[in-house]
Amino acid sequence: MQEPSVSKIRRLFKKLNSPKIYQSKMSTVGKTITCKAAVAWEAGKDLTIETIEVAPPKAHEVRVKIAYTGVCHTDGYTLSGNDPEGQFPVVFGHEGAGVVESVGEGVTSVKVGDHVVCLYTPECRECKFCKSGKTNLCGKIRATQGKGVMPDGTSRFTCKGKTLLHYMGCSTFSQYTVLADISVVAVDPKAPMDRTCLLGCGITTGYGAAINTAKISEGDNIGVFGAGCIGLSVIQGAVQKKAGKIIVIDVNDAKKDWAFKFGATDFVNPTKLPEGQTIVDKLIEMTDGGCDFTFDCTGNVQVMRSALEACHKGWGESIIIGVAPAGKEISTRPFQLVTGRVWRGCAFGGIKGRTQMPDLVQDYMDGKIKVDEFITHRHPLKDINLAFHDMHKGDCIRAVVTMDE
Ligand code: AHE
Ligand code: ZN
Repeated sequence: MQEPSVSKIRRLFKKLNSPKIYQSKMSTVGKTITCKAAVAWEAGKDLTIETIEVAPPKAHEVRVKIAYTGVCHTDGYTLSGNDPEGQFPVVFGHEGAGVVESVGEGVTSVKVGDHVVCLYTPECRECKFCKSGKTNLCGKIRATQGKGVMPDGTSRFTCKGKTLLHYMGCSTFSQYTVLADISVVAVDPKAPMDRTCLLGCGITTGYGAAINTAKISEGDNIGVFGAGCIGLSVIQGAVQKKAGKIIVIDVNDAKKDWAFKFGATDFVNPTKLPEGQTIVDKLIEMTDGGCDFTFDCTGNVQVMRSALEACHKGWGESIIIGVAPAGKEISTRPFQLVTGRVWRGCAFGGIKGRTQMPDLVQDYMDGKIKVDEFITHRHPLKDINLAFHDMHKGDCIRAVVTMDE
């Protein structure tokens, strides 16, 4: 047989690489994508890795190829069956970063190829909440998001002929997911996505609570209850605001080193106090009357009470960040508030995701916010259940899941 000429080979390569062939053979735009996802079929059971179908994005929606996702206690909480908003079957995950694969009609805020962080607290810039200038909570899609569907009331996921629900507007435990355009923000493509994913919840929640919600002044004494991902993030915010004492309270002594690594000045294990001394007494003693700001990063309502009561009379503020189990209520003597203590809370650190996330990523890139240090465990998607098990052990701050493995 005669060997093909060099020019013939060149022509062949050119044809193969032509946009037309590329489009028809490779493009997934407008088509249903089949990929892997971790599916929660029912409460209290491990997730199972399934092949699922992800429909194309509709108007004002974005389909994202998720590169990495963190696993947060809230995923575990809803999986446990105790979240009043929890529904099954569902694709969990809300701490994700990835690349825009395609966009639906009318999407102008992001484009194909953008590196994005998923936002479980969206920002529409049009609703009463967004326009108030008083909160980062956005009301535009909260109702459908809580029901596990897209804003038009339907799901983009199916598996074995069944519809799967979305979760917190994100569903990052799928290799591809669809989000409302107001639930994604493009960030610096040079930022590593195995780190930026963590800015999608835990780190931003704690850091934002310290720098946004609490108006910390130089020298203020701070109490941080719980030294997990959120508590450690509060510490970094407090350090940045030049707080005075940053006292970390945790029942796990192993958290002491973690707390100091992030800039805490003191560590107290409340289970090891002298007989008769409460954690409230201890903090009041250490701060000459009480903390200027305390943060509950545990979700435990008893801890929330101590956090409030350890605040300074007249002006101390306690900020609730932890998610409490369903049905739990907080209580204290009203006298605590009459005498000037303030109880408040915030979601996603009070951060407006589309407006402020690019700067947070930049701060990470500039070495102003620690992110790498939070990653204690890594798993491929197929082992995602191990990430849930890690999370319930004391040595895990954050487990990151690699989606394409
Ligand atoms: N579905 C739960 C509420 C859970 C909750 O409070 N979620 C937090 C985020 S946790 C992130 O890990 C939050 O931001 N809430 C604000 C909101 O609008 O949901 C329940 O108890 O019903
Ligand atoms: Zn979370």
